[in-house]
Amino acid sequence: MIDPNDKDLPKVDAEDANASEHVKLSRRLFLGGSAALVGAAGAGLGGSLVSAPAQAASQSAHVGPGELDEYYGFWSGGHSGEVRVLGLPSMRELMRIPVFNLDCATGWGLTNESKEVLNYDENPYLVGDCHHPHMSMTDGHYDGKYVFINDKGNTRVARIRCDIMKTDKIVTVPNCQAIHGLRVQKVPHTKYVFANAEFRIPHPNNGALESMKDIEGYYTMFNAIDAETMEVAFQVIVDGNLDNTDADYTGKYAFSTCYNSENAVDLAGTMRNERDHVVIFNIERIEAAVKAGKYTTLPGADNVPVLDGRKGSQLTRYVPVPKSPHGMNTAPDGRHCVANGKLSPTVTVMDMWKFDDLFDDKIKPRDVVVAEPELGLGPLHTAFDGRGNAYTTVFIDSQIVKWDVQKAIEAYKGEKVNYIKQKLDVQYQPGHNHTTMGETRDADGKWLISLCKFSKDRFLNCGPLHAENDQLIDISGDEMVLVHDGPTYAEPHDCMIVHRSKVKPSKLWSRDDPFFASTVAMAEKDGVNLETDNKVIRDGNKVRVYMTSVAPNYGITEFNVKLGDEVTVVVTNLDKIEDVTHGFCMVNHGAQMEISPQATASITFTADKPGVQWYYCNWFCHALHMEMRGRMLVEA
Ligand code: RUQ
Ligand code: CUA
Repeated sequence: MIDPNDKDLPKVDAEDANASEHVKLSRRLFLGGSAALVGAAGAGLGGSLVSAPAQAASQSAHVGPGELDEYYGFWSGGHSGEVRVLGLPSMRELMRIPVFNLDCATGWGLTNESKEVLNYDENPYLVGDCHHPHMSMTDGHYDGKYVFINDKGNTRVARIRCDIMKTDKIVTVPNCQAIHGLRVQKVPHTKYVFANAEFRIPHPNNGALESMKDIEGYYTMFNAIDAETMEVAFQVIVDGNLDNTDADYTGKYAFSTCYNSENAVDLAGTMRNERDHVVIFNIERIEAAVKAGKYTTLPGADNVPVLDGRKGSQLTRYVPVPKSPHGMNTAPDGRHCVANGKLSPTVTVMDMWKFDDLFDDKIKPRDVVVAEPELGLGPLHTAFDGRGNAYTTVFIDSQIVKWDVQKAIEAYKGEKVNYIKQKLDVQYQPGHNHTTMGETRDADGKWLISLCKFSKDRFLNCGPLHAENDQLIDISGDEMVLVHDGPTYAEPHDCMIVHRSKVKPSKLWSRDDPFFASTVAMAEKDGVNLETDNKVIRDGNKVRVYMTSVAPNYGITEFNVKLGDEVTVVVTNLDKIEDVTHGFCMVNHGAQMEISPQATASITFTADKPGVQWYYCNWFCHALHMEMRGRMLVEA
């Protein structure tokens, strides 16, 4: 435990905005990393606006039985590698969408269709570390088409189709290690998904001793992925390590927070400079350079244009901002964006309308900064309500700070105004926060989620590993009011919240869905009509079993194979009734999957056990669900 009276603990005067003192303090706290220390020091900076005891909420978060939520929330599943769909404001978990992980309920990572999406033969890792889910947009509005998510752990970006709520494409970004920040181009539509590679590495990273020792020679890259083809459209080399990213409302610019301007490889080294950067990328210029062939390629990915965006390049500008900035958030006003200081108690507000002048060298990089309000210790991410207010998480103080963007701009000009409207305690240590529709032009200022990294004592104890705590805050009135605690599993990092009118998922599969097109093509080759035939095809030691399912029956209840055969079971669910999903589980073979109404799914395994092997339906479908089964007879 840390004693708040410890004379070694730096004292900070709340009236004195001496940045360097704060920087020292926040650095110390980060390196100390103790929640107790954090609580003790946070008190010193609380200011006069710390939240009063709970106010009455001005809207109800209650969603009664049988009622539907107003919003879909798409939650990163963190290092579980999945994405979850929550209903808001109830915070009920509606669905889990496996992405980079193995999911035995649906057979994700087991079925042939999912393995094709996972590109399993080349990248057989059924693990992932999801951070940033973001929905595609048209003209700055969510268009309900895709949700994109990064895998920091294995340098991948995945796409989820919102009509079927399944992952349909995954790309492994070449020449890079660890995709972290991810956002979409907002205008005119999501042509690109912007993805920051975080860690600097040698190029080529081929094990040559010289290149590994030459730390100064390492670099990382900003990536643009074509949202339709999910191929990397271009990569831009940068100085420093890229953290988070966002885009503007003209389609012309993307920008990333960037720490380690020192280009160091150890913690002490990355802390040396008082300022790091926001790197602004001029997408127009980059596209023109690609078109004009002014790029190189790197070995192993000769179809991906690589451009040099390091300091001095005409493709980028580096705006110095205080110490290791983290979150990067564009405001719905279409004009301002905010870089969150992390190791500085400030956030930096930039005027995106000045970026043209910056790239034309009419102004200096710092001239785009229009405010740098001091908010508290450890600002990480900022959300907006569409009424001119911003909400910033301050990790060390464990608070959400509500502040007025316009007043912060006036204060930066020297006017004596108070830009802080309220500080609300959250439990505990918030990272991301997110408002309803807040990253689009349609920010509606109704709800705010604070994604807290710790839950400590907020829930029944389930052992040393604790849930995180996603807190629902009513922001529709003048005061923020905390209304709900929502435990979540495996640091969810980030979420996005979209009005239900923007998402229109299907209730049944369409028989011509591309998701199982390869399986349909295989059946055609075998002369099998999936909707009518129940057939066993033998092809050497490969056996393909095509069967239909109609509750409570499989079209085939007995088939013969030889010991050692490679068996592919293809099930087509002919049920047309909403919610009548069947399963297929081959006992003792590690094979199970889900087949929703009108879908085809297939799974391949080796018949490596002689004798009678039962299979059964493992998704409840009918009063006779238990009886929905059959036998595979394996001849020794
Ligand atoms: S990061 S706690 Cu991976 Cu989004 Cu900020
Ligand atoms: Cu079919 Cu249970």
